[in-house]
Amino acid sequence: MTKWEELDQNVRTWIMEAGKTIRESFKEELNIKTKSNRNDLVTNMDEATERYFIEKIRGTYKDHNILGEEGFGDELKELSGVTWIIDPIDGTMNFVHQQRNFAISIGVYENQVGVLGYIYDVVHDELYHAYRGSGAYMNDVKLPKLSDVPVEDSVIALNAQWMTTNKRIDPAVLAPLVQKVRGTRSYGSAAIEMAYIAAGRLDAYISMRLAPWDFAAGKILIEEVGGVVTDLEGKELDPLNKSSLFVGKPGLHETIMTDYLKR
Ligand code: 2AM
Ligand code: CA
Ligand code: CA
Ligand code: CA
Repeated sequence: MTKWEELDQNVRTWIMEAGKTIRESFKEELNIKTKSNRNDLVTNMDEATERYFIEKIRGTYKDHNILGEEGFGDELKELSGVTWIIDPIDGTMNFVHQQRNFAISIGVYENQVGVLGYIYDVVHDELYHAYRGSGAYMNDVKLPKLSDVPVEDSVIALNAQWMTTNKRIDPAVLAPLVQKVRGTRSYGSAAIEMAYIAAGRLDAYISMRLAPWDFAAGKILIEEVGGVVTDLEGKELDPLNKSSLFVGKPGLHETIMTDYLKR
């Protein structure tokens, strides 16, 4: 077994175990706190899940670095060596309000390059995973390469807040796109939205502000099926910093960029 095959087996075991613990937690009382504002939620399960992964990783891979949303990992100034980028529960608001449509998201990077990506939709028991150069899978089904789709036949994901007055984008930029596409969707979990792009269930996804743990795994998955991952200006994402995100099918990504976003 190569070092990556061994790591893959370990992380799958840990993800399945964590998923089971989260599902079992539904019958217990949640402890909910707020972070940057009253809608930015974190629960005891977000924290316990992040701590669980960190304990497993530190117990197995002493020289690996960990970047986790809830702050129990390392403080990293650069990506060197092997780094785990972890969002223990992506879609905490869905976890709290709906008990579905949230995911565990884990990206494993070597230096600046994403090697392994995992997005586990805990309630639907769907594990999306990718190994750089070997394609992407949903459970054990290989995902086909993505192909272009016309804007008018596309289904795109974006949060309705970006269509109201906000400090990140003029809604007038997005309005012509929203009018042209076949439909819009919003799932409330960036990781699930990126997994759906990789699986061809969505054609493009736009978000104005995400963190490395939101997109670390999804980027690897989408690139493995030929999708395009950039920020809203078309630039490469910085795996250590917050940014906007624009992902989509090849062709469609370029069309939306030139005809709508850069006009
Ligand atoms: P989270 O649930 O892990 O916080 C919601 O539209 C998506 O945006 C989720 O993937 C959520 O991740 C992410 N997100 C990023 N920053 C956020 C913030 N400040 N408040 C709420 N959700 C945020
Ligand atoms: Ca959060
Ligand atoms: Ca997140
Ligand atoms: Ca989270």
